[in-house]
Formats: sequence, C-alpha cells, structure tokens
Amino acid sequence: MNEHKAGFVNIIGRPNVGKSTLCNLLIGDKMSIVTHKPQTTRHRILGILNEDDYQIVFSDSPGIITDPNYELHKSMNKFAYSSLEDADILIIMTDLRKDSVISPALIEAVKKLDVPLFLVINKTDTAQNEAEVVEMEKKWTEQIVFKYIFRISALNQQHTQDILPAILNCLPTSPPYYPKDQFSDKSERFFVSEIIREQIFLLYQEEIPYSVEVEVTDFRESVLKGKDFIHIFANIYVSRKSQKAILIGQKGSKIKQLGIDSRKGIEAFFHKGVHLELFVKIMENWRDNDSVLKNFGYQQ
Ligand SMILES: Nc1nc2c(ncn2[C@@H]2O[C@H](COP(=O)(O)OP(=O)(O)OP(=O)(O)O)[C@@H](O)[C@H]2O)c(=O)[nH]1
Ligand SMILES: [Mg+2]
Repeated sequence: MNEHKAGFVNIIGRPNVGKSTLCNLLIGDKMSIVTHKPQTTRHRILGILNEDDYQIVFSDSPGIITDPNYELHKSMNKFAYSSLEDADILIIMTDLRKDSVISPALIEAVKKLDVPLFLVINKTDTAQNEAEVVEMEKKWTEQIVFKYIFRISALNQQHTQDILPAILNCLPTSPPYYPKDQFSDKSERFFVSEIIREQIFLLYQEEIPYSVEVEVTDFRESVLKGKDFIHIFANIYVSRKSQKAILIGQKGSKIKQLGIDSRKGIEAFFHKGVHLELFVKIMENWRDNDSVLKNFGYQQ
C-alpha cells in the first residue's frame, strides 16, 4: 500500500484574483463564498480533501490589502500572512489585472520559506493576447523561484486539471491532520453567516457589503412533517444608523429579498429545509472595535 500523504496547501494573493474560486474547484465543493467584489473572504478557511491515501488541507485566505483602513483590514491581512507560516505548499495567485506592482513585503516573506511554491496566473480568459500572460509570469519569476507555474482560468476550469497532480507530487508523507470525515475547520454557523454575507455582497451596492457583519444567534435542527429542517436566527450588524434603512429597504423589500436569497443558498448548502429570520442591528464603527472584532472571530 502507498504511504499516506497529508499537508497544508495555502493559497495567498491580492483581493479578487480568484483564490476562493480555485479553492472550491480543487475541493470539489463550495466552501468559500465568491463574489465579483474584492475583499469577499474575511477569514482564513480550511477546506479538507480526503481520499484513502491522502488528505489535503486547503487554506483559503482574505486577499492582502495594501492600504488597510480599519482594524478589520489589519486582522484580514494577519489571516493572509499567517498562511505563510504553516504551508507545506504555497500557491501564490495573481490575475492579469492585479499586481502591476508586486508587493515587496510579500516577496520578502515568501523568499524566507523553504516549501514548494506554485504560481497560478488566473483569469487568462480575459487576456487580450499571450504576451500579457508572459509578461505577468516574467514579473514574478524574476523575483521568486517557483516549482510549478500554471496559467489558468479558474472560472472556466481551463488548464486547472494539472494542479492537483502537482500538489500530490509535493505533498509530504504524513498521517492525516484531521478526522477523515471532516471537511472544514469552520462551524455550521460560520457557513450560514458566510452565505448571508455573500448575498449581501450581491444585493447591495457601494459601502454596505463592507460595513456589515453577520452573526448566527440560533441554529436549531428539527424534523417537520418527516422533513429535515433548520431554524436559523441571524443578526446583521451595520456600522452606521443610516445603513440600517438601506439594508431594510422600502417597506422591507430589500431585507425580504435578502432573506429569500440567503435561505435558498443555505438550503442548497445543507440539503435541508430552512426557516430563516434576520434582524438588523446597529453597532457603531464595529470595524475598529477590538473587543467586537474579537467576538466576531477576527482577533485572538
Ligand atoms: N474572468 C474570470 N473571472 C474569474 C476567474 N476566476 C474567478 N473569477 C471571478 O473573479 C471574482 C473574484 O473571485 P473570488 O474567487 O471571490 O476571488 P478571491 O481572490 O477569493 O477574492 P477575495 O476573497 O475578495 O480576496 C468572481 O467574480 C469570480 O467569478 C477566471 O478565471 N476568469
Ligand atoms: Mg475569497
């Protein structure tokens, strides 16, 4: 029998390059939320791929923010940089529209590592010509030595099939880190709050998605008329009073829509019926409040 392999494969890069899209693709399940807006992912999320002879622990992380405006952003950057510390394989992801100037801090941090480095150039479907891709690759390879380089479209699943075999090639021999039936380090409540946050990103404009946090206050499973059901209560915190009215919308129309869209997402995730109640609360400037950030799991 082959020896068992296991390790951490950590994905790092700027906001919006497609880290969560790739993570979901490699795991074969939707673990991380994906939207067209930058700074969608706020936490470090582990997604575990289990097979008989290997366990890959994928780590998705927030995009590195070059100009952090809030304590929240600093915490997100800490999550991102923490994924340099425990990687067995590090995937650095970029897209053709990002990284016109590659962060010197990232380069320095990566150069200190002694693990296989993969460069993934994503969104090649948006390239106007091949030269653009070559140029991006040159920018990175002038500064860092990569074990593998991939030019992909995660969205269209183009040239992505070679990534998993390359990971397995570099994965250390090790017993599994987690029980083989575990698929993430996060709780059911966390995934619910993320699905609601994803819908907020999709439904609201401008600063609203960036100003809210979602907290699941109750998650109760039951059987109704022979069917599995989950009853969920969640608070949506806004950072200013004026944002509450925007979130609720005229005669409650927006929050109603948010409830419908979120419920559908949660039902698809859990394959169960869902009863969802949302409450909007004001928590002034929560993004700069250390104790609140701690409560929301952004700080230790
Ligand atoms: N055109 C194109 N779009 C892509 C590709 N991969 C991802 N996207 C889109 O890019 C956007 C951002 O994708 P995410 O996976 O959320 O990116 P991320 O790096 O996790 O973003 P943050 O969590 O904000 O740091 C989404 O609209 C994706 O559909 C790709 O290969 N081509
Ligand atoms: Mg993401």
